[in-house]
Amino acid sequence: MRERIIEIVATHTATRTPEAGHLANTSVDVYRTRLAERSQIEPRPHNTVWGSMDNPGPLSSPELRSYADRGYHTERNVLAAADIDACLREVASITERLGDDERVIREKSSGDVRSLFAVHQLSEVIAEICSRESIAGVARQILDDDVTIHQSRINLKPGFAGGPFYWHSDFETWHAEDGMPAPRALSVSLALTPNFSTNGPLMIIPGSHRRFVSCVGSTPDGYHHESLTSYRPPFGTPEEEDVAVLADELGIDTITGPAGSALYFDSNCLHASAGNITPYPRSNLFVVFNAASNALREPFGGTSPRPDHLAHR
Ligand SMILES: O=C(O)CCC(=O)C(=O)O
Repeated sequence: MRERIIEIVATHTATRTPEAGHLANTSVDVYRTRLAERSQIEPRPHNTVWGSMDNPGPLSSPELRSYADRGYHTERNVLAAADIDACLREVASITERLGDDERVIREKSSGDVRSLFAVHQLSEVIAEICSRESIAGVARQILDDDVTIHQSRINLKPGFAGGPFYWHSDFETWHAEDGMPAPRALSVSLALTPNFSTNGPLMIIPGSHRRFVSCVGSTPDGYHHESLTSYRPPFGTPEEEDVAVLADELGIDTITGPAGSALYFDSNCLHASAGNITPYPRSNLFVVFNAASNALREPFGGTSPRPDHLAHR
């Protein structure tokens, strides 16, 4: 297995990328999942970078090519120290204000807060950060469209007690459970604490965004709460053999960097993170941008749509 620790620095890597053609408005579901007893790994027919590699915006053409190739891009100093302090104050105040609200997800074992959802709606400070050119502007450039926030959340991994997140593609879930038609969406993960190689940083299988790994099993209605509290949910996670095939072929990148760093990653990257038993907390703000032309429909997996705080319609 090829393992790389990616320290976020302002590197510019140029790589070649034959991109597939656009299939924006196809009526055939080319991402069939949760319907069969066997999984499949298939090529992704849609682009990663939409429009062209010369789309105007914060990223250079080589950075766009590299994003199309590997499925992610990193930058340092996207948030200033004052932004980070403000976000962490918002976490404390939202948690206190909301108590047992459904937007607060707690670790099953310890009761510690694992995730806070819809934070851009709960905090004007966070909404302003999400709207910046260095954040929403990058999404508009990559997706070549106006964007909406599909979901926002802060994932907290307190020292000694932060739980893991099992391997998954976000797009697989958003397609099956939220009715997102195509992977014309991306996440920006903003580090509110340092992400060390040891405190549960994100791991990505680079290039996995170019394959669609279907998941097994028809999903029960109302299942979403369990999927958020369980580190390895029984639905919407790929088979171990499929993760192993892709990790053997493509390797695993571990994304580390100081507080204030950003990781922009395609909605279909296979990613995961380990638990945090170091003394050092790891908290990241995730903002998911969806292209305006990729508006949600009925869920493709046959369940009822998830609540608005998980999938804004
Ligand atoms: O916070 C993390 O480390 C993983 C987050 C993630 O994969 C998710 O929330 O979908």
